[in-house]
Amino acid sequence: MQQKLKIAIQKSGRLYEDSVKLLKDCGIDVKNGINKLKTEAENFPLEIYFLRDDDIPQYVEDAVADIGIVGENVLYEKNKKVDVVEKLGFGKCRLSIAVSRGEQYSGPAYLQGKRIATTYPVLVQRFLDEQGIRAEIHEISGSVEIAPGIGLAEAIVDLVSSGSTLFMNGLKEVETILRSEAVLVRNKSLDEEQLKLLDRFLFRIRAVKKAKNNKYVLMNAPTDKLQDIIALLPGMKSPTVLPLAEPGWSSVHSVISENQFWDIIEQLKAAGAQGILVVPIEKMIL
Ligand code: PRT
Ligand code: ZN
Repeated sequence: MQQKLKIAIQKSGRLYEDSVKLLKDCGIDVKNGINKLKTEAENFPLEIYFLRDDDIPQYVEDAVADIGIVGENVLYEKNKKVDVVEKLGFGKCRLSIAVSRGEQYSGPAYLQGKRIATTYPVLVQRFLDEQGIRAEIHEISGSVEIAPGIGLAEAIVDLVSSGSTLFMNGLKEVETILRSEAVLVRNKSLDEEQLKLLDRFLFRIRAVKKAKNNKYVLMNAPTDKLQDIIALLPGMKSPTVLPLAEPGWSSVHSVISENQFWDIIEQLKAAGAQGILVVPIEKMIL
């Protein structure tokens, strides 16, 4: 029987949809997992386990699952012996200290002798130790943001993305102790066969990630401006240049990364490019 790689993903919650979408973008079809503990991929030797995110590091350390998708916040709080293989670019958030909006926060020293409510006692303690601060950590399991309002703590440490939960509870974010995103983790002792499957899976993940970070760009360029325009384009090798039916004009095709995109488009226009089309890329294999 062909060996299968076992992956643990969140059963429901903030990472579920992006995790399933990543598999789908990698050409791996997952049958609907709602109310199921596990399912099999249709067209890749992968078995998918649906678990609570907090349990994923332990399951991967114990080789119940070979690999898993989990937030760095959970991974570093649980401190299990697994390897991070790849950052996945979704589930981004930060673990931050927040205090009542009216408070003057002068820096970590503010926390000396104070009470801090959090669901991340390990990461908070590590931060306090690094800063040489002694404070009282109150571990609570949810709704951390209400702790200052009910007199349980002077400060909280919680995940923040838009900041609206803090705002609605009269709090302000004053310090970030960890930036987090979803990562792919693996068990430390996979066998050769499992490593081969992981490599195939990773190859697809990287092609999907690369494609997401790049755009395919087509434009018309007057032939006498071609050299200037080509000089602006990064591309995978050099840009493709094709003659247009109209004499004196060429069509130029290239790939531009998302973070350079607007700068380069402005420069291309200034250099005489016209009719610029920008097209998403589905997969990118170098
Ligand atoms: O049931 P299970 O245990 O699997 O799920 P869970 O309820 O523990 O986790 P879930 O689904 O809420 O989050 C899963 C993961 O998503 C987290 O471990 C993070 O890695 C990531 N993530 C990204 C977030 C957020 N953004 C986030 N904003 N997790 C939680 N939040 C919460 C935060 O705790 C706070 O209550 O959202 C609120 C703040 O959001 P803003 O937008 O108001 O700032
Ligand atoms: Zn959880």
